[in-house]
Amino acid sequence: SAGLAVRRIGTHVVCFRETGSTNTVASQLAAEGAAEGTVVLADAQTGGKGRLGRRWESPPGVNVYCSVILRPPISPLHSPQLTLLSAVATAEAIERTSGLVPAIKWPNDILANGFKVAGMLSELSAETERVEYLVLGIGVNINMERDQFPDGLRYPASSLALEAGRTVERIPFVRSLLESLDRLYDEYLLKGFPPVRDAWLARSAVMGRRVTVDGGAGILAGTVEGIDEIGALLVRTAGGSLERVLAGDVSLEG
Ligand code: BT5
Repeated sequence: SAGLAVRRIGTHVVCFRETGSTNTVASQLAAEGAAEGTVVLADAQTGGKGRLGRRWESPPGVNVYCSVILRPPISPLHSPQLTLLSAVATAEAIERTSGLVPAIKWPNDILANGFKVAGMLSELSAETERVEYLVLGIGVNINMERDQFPDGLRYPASSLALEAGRTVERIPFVRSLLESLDRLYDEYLLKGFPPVRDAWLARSAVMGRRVTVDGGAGILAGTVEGIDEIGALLVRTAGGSLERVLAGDVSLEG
């Protein structure tokens, strides 16, 4: 944590050259009682996880794979708020270190020039009335090369370096990410979700846009009107009804 201007997040940092998944390591540490703000970093992951059992490409030497343990005094219902908080922090760090202007695609994708450059995976302790711990997993494609992306990814993908046209240093990036997370989380504990929601809306790639949402059980089409007080997406359908989406994959239309 040398030289990091943080209160909580990044006061303890555990680094691996290679591990299965930083989220899995962080969940184990959290279950064993690790302090809030403990950060797990890896240079490479052999089993990087996306949502719904998907894989996250995690080659060595080029990207950032980071997981943060939080112990927020909230109910599990409100945990999506922290996924949105992590997206705002990641977007801020991308902007500061690469000069790109990223956009957030609900719930967990960061786009640069329309390409996915980062994804988040939040995992929760077993369901109880209060969250015991929450792990925020953040994967950012920093200097990944074109030929390191496999064919057939769900969403067109790229890296900060490819989009900015120059190498981005990983250590300053991680420093910037942890400082943003720390500041936003501190504000969240003091003031609740509204400041996070405002920051998220200001960077949203979906606000006011026509989207289709694949929620697993079915597909919904409509126009995004915002996010509600727990972080759910609000979509106005052609039929005029306002639908709340708690989980799913969003595609931008047009
Ligand atoms: C995500 O899932 O976007 C969440 C990614 C979270 C990764 C971090 S890394 C640190 C921590 N430890 C972990 O094990 N995970 C977290 P989802 O929206 O489901 O997107 C996954 C899909 O994106 C895959 O099925 C691929 O199609 C595509 N994909 C895989 N690797 C990618 C990459 N590096 N960049 C862009 N797209 C990728």
